[in-house]
Amino acid sequence: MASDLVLYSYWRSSAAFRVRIALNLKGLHYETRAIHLLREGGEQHTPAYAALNPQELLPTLLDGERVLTQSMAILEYLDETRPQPPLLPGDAAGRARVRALAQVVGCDIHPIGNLRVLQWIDSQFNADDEQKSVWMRHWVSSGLHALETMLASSKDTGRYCHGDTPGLADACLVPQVYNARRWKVPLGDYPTILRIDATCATLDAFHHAMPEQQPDAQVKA
Ligand SMILES: N[C@@H](CCC(=O)N[C@@H](CS)C(=O)NCC(=O)O)C(=O)O
Repeated sequence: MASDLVLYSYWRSSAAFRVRIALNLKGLHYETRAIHLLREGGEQHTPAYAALNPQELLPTLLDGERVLTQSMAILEYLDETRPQPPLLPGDAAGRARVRALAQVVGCDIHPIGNLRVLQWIDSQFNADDEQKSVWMRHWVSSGLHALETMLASSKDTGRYCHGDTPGLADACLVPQVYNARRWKVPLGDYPTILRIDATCATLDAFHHAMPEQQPDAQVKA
């Protein structure tokens, strides 16, 4: 079915995964257009896609004629244009807390483990898979350690990152935990994160956003 909302996505893109969760939480129908990040040097680098997203990164969301990039900006745009159910709390302090949790993932963990960073380390320093894993495990563990402390020490943490309803911080946390598992980051020291991740996994919005549920998933790849 044609939709006004079109998401350029790759099954394993954790930034696209965040947007899929938000769209699902809000019950919005959207069309997925798959961009393969590895095939033929990466379809994100084709002129057609670069014209939409000059950073040549996923995701991009079309809302009718409007072109939106940067997953965190997209999450906030969706929340402002389709306010129910909200992804952010009603109070300024709550919003600041949720954005801080989300930005630990979106600004400090994810960017240094991105595909283009790993490809560059490889091309410049001949890093092998084990060395790239050491890099990933270091930065993901250090970020998750901080997140665990922030979540475990706050009375504002509930069944989810903030209170008892899922929101923007959960939409960032769950893809990061998926990514950590992919890189075999030990997670035993993060019981609060694991509890929230497991709670989110029981919700259809998160389940249907999982990489393996996507139309372009290559489960054996
Ligand atoms: N800050 C950006 C990050 C986007 C990003 O890094 N996307 C990754 C996939 S998770 C990507 O497209 N990587 C392609 C590449 O590195 O060439 C956002 O949140 O949208």
